Amino acid sequence: MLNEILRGNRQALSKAITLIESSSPSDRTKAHELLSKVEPSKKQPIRIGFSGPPGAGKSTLIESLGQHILEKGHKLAVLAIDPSSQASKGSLLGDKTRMQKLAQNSRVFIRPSPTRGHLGGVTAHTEEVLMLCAAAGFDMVFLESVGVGQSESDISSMVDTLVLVIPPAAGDDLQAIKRGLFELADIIAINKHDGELKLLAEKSQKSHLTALTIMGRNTPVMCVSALTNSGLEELWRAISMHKHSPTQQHELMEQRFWLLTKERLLSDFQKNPELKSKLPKLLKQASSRKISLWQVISRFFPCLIFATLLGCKTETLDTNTLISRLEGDNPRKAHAALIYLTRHPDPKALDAIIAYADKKPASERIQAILAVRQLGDKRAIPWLFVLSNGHPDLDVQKAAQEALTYLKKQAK
Ligand SMILES: Nc1nc2c(ncn2[C@@H]2O[C@H](COP(=O)(O)OP(=O)(O)O)[C@@H](O)[C@H]2O)c(=O)[nH]1
Ligand SMILES: [Mg+2]
Repeated sequence: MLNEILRGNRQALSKAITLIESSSPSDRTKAHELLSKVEPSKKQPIRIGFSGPPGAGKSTLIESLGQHILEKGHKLAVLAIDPSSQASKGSLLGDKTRMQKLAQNSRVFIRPSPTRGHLGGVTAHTEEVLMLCAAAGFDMVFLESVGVGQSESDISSMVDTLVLVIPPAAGDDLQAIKRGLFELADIIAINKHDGELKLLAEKSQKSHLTALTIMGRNTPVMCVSALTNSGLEELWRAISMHKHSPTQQHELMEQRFWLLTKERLLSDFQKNPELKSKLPKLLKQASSRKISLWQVISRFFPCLIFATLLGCKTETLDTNTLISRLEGDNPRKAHAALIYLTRHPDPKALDAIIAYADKKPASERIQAILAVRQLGDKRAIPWLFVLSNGHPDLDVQKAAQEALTYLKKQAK
């Protein structure tokens, strides 16, 4: 699949994105495998975000501006980000028809957003989708985001330049300022600068500029029309001129890093079989205040680290895997398995632990004794008895003796 994507096969890219956006655990695994093979592209695509209220003309502007820049020889990917499932229902089909000309161009890839809401935010997957677009050779990515709630601040960390698209509005109706959007926008485009709205757009531009000056900002505010294409070249120039300082660039990378981390950790975590099986009971205990949510988290967090140490995936971190590591020939993995079994005892592992402890140095043998003690299984008594009497190392004898006393007490 990756080879096809690298070759610029848009269908393969589409399929890969569907995989990435899927929430099924097996798809997540496949998606992670795919993503881990993607090399960082030599040339990162330029990412431009278009945010603003529904109906402002974002899709139409993308269609017009997209064609404008294709003439300059770019390869363009258009992604729609839609964090809320309700808001998108009406607009999706509309967007496809609004981008008809772009959609027909062989140098363009258009991907409407998934409609379902998603734990952790669609935005996290968008960062992954962008990796693939870069690999597929797109040097320009337009992201359309519906301007609701959290989405602007999320999108602002994902893009290099954020264009706020707003319709002309009367002077006292500076919605965007009220909502704090100006702080995030790099460029403000007042759209629909045509026909009857032309004057209103210009008035709107003035009042926005005044407001921005008062705020001490020099964000460019321009009038454009996606319908008549007026102002597009100026808008494009402003976009091309907008550059981040190295510090800002660094901050952007850091924010993107955390977005990816959030997604990756969350999905790894959710796949852990022990967590899946024990979480309902623990959450019940948490609601009756027997245990805090913090304690629940602390209990499962180590599974992420151990999966790495054991060289397995969180979803296959189960007793069978642990036994196979004990029986394997990698001493570090075997040791990690033993530690994990000490913390998460499972009687199924008893024989494997005893076999493993044989001929091991004293410290490892003591750890095995501890693991066996945690199991609380009477079947371990003969083994412990032999160790407690005959083992040459006194510490081993002592540990075995203690475990023996403990198990005998348990058995009563
Ligand atoms: N007059 C005028 N109408 C526009 C312009 N751009 C978009 N529209 C119209 O505004 C409506 C919403 O456009 P759309 O691109 O779907 O907005 P979005 O929700 O922000 O993506 C549509 O009916 C468009 O035809 C423009 O530059 N001038
Ligand atoms: Mg739209």
